[in-house]
Amino acid sequence: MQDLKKLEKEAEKAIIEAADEAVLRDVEIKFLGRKGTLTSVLRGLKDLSEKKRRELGPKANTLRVKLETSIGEKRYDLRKKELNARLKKEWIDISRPGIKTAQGHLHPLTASLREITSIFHSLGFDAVVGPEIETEWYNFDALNIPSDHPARDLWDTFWLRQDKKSAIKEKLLLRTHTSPVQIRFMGKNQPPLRIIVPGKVFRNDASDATHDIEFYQVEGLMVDKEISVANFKEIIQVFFEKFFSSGGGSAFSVKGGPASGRGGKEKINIRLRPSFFPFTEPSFEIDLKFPGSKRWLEVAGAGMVHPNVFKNSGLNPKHWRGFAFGFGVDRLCMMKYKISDIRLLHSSDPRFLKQF
Ligand code: FA5
Repeated sequence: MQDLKKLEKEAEKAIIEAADEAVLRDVEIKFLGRKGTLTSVLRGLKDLSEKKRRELGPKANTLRVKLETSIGEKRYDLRKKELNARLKKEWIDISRPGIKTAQGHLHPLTASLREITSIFHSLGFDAVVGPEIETEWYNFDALNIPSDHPARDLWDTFWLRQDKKSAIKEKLLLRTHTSPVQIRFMGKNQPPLRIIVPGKVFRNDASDATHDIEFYQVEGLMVDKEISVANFKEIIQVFFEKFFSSGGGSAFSVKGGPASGRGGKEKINIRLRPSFFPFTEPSFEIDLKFPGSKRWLEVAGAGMVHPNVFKNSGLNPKHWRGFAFGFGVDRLCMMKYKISDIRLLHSSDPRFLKQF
């Protein structure tokens, strides 16, 4: 009996002093394991006399339950302590600002081209492409600009040097506008049709803040039986409204457009100015002016498709009518992102690019 008391004291002390779960496990094995001290006592009961067994048996069993309970409670305490220590050590202040990861982003010109394409797509226009190296026929003649036409001077051209032995006999050039794709497309597709042509164009021009020698245009062409200038005006009105009211930090609406009068937005003015292009009649230029700006910026040429252009594409001008336009994408992008010099767009200067 005295041994049992001693064993109890010893075990309780060891349980209390166990500093971690591994030590506690050793204590458990020492007293309650298969060869543990208390287990041996319990096993030895059968060798005792009936009287002693009755006296010692319940006590030893009660002690086993007591020790099992103490070990269980101690284990729970140790786990709780360990968890609290971990929580303290691994605590994260989720309200702290995160570390910004360096992430690439679209060039403002790419973003503008994609947005223009998507807006026109929503208006039923499919995007098509054409070659950057063009023939004189598609870039000029088919567009009603024969070689003796003074309007050729409007487009200072990069002509390509050609090998005399080459099978290509036509004069080649870097296209000066996206309009040749009108002819290419109408030559192969029957109206009604609605297309846009995003692409790069080249001009042998002096560059300044609004002119570059390489820039992007988006051509537009809509041909059907009953098309008028009114259709064109509606389409570009919707286009400008959508383009300038989204992203880019701009908060503009278009004067006279569907959202005009909306609170808090500055209004952009659109002006259609009579102009001349050999491939449209009548022709206009589209200028935009921003609130606070004194200057109008020309962003597109446009007009009703000239009968000769239909003829040169194999379509009967008596049956079809259409409008066409050519936006200067770099200029639209400059207005949207408030960029003062077109040359920055092609500068690859990270200080400029990081701002978008
Ligand atoms: C043309 O290129 C005609 N093909 C547009 C057209 C298409 C008219 C269909 C009628 C029907 P223009 O040369 O004006 O037109 O150029 C169109 C637009 O391109 C200009 O309004 C301007 O926004 C832009 N642009 C012209 N030259 C430059 C340049 N050097 N740098 C940047 N943008 C330019």
